[in-house]
Amino acid sequence: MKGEMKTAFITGITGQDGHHLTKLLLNNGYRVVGMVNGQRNVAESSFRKLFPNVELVNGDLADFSSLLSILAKVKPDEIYNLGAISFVTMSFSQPEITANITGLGALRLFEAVRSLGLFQTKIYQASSSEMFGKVNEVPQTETTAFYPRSPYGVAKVFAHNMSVNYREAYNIHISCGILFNHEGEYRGHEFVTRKITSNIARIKLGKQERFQLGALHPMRDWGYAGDYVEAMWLMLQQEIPSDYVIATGEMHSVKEFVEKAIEAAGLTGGIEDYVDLDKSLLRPSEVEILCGDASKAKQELGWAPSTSFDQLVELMIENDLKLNSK
Ligand code: GDR
Repeated sequence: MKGEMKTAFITGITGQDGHHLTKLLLNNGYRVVGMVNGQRNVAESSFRKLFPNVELVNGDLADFSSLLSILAKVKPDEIYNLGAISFVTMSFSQPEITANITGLGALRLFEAVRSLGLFQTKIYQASSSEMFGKVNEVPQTETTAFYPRSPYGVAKVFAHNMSVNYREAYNIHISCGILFNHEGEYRGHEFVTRKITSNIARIKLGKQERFQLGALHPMRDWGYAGDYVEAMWLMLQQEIPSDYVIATGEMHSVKEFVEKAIEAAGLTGGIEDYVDLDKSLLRPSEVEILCGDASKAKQELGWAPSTSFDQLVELMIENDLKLNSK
């Protein structure tokens, strides 16, 4: 990279996207500073081992004063706000915490940037396809109306609208990536793709026989997280901030994901041989289908996904077979 070393500040750095983005930024010669919330973050020690060159600082999206003092010291060129309560199911049982971290957390961050006068800093806000919820049209674009179906989705809409407002009111360079589901080897086990690949891998290895899922019919536009963090970075290299749908444009059901995982693991049975349906895993209100149109990102950022659905399932199965063989 030309010129001086850039500094990036990442919230939610120990999550899936934080892992991929940290790799990308370190490869691009950035100084990377990540925020962790001290005693409660179980992922911190493994992250430190993987990325010893990343500076981890203590702070919390729920604590404005911590954001202020971190940003005053770090003065980042780029901020990636990936921190959130990100599990939709959990947002139903803890709606206030979700609103506070996923929604108000973004506002606190923007307000800290504004009050410190860091107007050169570019900000990435992690918006979500969950904002489309009960979809108004298929596929969804940047102009599709929002209809969130969970406290998580509602909080993300708040943060998204706040991003647009801070951009327009204060001329702060905030771009929102409306990312559709993105998965991979760092995905948490509570999400359906990882739940499927880790359980199928264990079945293949003879460590268990069956597992439970809530439903097989919901459809998602699943991409690879490693591809999606490139889009985040590209957004902050633009002169003009904007909002971008990041998706593959292909939709598959949970059932198809399981079938593909069974095949990739080299198992011979059908779904019914391995999966039980458990109603207690259903959500009070469900998002049935999501499918994104990423034409704008392709046109303006030159971004396109490079990992197919089949490749995604295969890489996740391979990773879980390896991890479970140890
Ligand atoms: P999602 O991801 O809610 O789309 O949000 P998740 O993988 O949790 O669910 C996808 C779909 O699968 C259905 N499903 C199950 N889900 C889980 N977790 N466990 C099950 O047993 C199960 N059975 C069926 C779900 O009901 C749903 O329809 C993800 C998160 O990463 C968000 O943070 C992010 O914003 C969006 O993707 C884009």
